[in-house]
Amino acid sequence: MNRILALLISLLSLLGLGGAALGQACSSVQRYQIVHIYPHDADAFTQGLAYTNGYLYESTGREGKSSVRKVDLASGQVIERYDLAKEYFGEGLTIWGTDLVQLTWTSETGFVYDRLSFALKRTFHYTGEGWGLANDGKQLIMSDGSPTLRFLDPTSFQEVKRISVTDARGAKIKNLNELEFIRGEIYANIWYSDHIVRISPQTGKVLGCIDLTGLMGKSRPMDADAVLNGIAYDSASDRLFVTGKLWPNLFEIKLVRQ
Ligand SMILES: [Ca+2]
Repeated sequence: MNRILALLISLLSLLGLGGAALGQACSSVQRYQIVHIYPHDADAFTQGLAYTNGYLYESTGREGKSSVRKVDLASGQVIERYDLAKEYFGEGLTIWGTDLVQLTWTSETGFVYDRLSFALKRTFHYTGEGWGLANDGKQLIMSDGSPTLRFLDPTSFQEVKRISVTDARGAKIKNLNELEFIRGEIYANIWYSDHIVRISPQTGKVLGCIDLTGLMGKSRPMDADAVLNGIAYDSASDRLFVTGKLWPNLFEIKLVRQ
């Protein structure tokens, strides 16, 4: 049943930013080479992913199973873990100094944790849904499933500005999900696709697309929700990591021209 549902939704996605439409929607399409394959907790419903100093920081979703984790990159072992109250569905996560900032899906509530002790420091409010979260070093960048990205002050969490994300044809791109800020661009997973878009933070225009079709291969879980989601960047060593919800692996990849 789940597989049939996934197939139907995949076919529907071809009407949007998928398959044949990808070349029209993007001025350039990149594929990937796998540099390294790491283990990843196949029970982690990945909704947020970030990296610094040898560790991944991950937010997982689903009510009653949501958490924030510190994960050893090499082994995939969970070093620290904070479980959210069962009414919260964990979403985007970003590293802000010695803090971790996490969104929730529909609770309009965000959490700030001490990255070292994993203690909850404060909560904050925002309106609408929370999906992905990243930062550009000055502001937090938040997605909510729509074509809009909101920029938030990292202290007051007030909205500073917003951009509308459009493809090469000028069409708005919705379902922007997990985010990462990489070398001056915003990378965004497109929910329910194997594609990542590279977005200008100034104009919202899509600068290029990354096609990760086939990355998880035959080991991709049967669960219809087990889609590509999760981008982390090691700025010190220029390494790009991606994974998916419930995927048993996390990949370091190198981008190549199609
Ligand atoms: Ca990320």
